[in-house]
Amino acid sequence: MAIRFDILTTFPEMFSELSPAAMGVSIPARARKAGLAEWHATDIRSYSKDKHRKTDERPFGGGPGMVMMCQPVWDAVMAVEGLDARPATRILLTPQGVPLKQGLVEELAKKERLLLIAGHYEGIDERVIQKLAPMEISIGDYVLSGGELAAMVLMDAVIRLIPGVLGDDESAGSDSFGVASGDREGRRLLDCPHYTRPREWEGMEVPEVLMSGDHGRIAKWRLERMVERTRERRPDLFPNKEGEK
Ligand code: 6GU
Repeated sequence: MAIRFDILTTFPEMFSELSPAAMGVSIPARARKAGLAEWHATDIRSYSKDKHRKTDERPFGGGPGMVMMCQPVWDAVMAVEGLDARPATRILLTPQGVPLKQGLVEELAKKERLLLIAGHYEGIDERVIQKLAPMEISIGDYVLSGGELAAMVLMDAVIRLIPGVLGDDESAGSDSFGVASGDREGRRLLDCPHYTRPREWEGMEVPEVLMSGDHGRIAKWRLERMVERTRERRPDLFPNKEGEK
């Protein structure tokens, strides 16, 4: 059965599968059309009991910005969870969350149903977070205006790991942060450089080994470039930094 995403947001139009936006193109759109993934965006605003359909209020204690209120968020989660019999893994997208890494993406790709809550404003009232007890996930150390783009990042990363989504020529195993196929230590490495035709461009040649047809040599060269790039650009990815010096 297709993995189901429910997104709770005050900007559901951002998730339209009809618009040529992030979720309407490329691999996510193809996965949806193939029946391998589905998503439904729900407007938190439609669960507001306020006469003006307000979802946010000024923070107690003062300060800038607005805080999303408990009631609309809680009611939206309860209603959306009831739309499908499968239990949903609740996820709140927030810069306060655990960093999204490929290992976590792999865990999430095993789930049948993910419920993504995209906060806005300064945040969400802490009490509804406490009561919902979602996983809290961040996509990096910078601040976005809302959790919607982060939710799409997470969805894209998860969808491409679902069996059958990628063709053989797009295998996820050869991506950056995938466990390198030729690496006996199972390290998560950056990808190697890639080349295609023409063989010479602007005076620059394709590395000779790639033209050799020697698959063993090519695999070895690629793994070496992956290790080299990772050491140069992301030494933090090596669990044992001493061993890599
Ligand atoms: Cl998940 N949300 C927001 N608003 N900002 C972020 C983020 C999430 N991850 C990094 N920055």
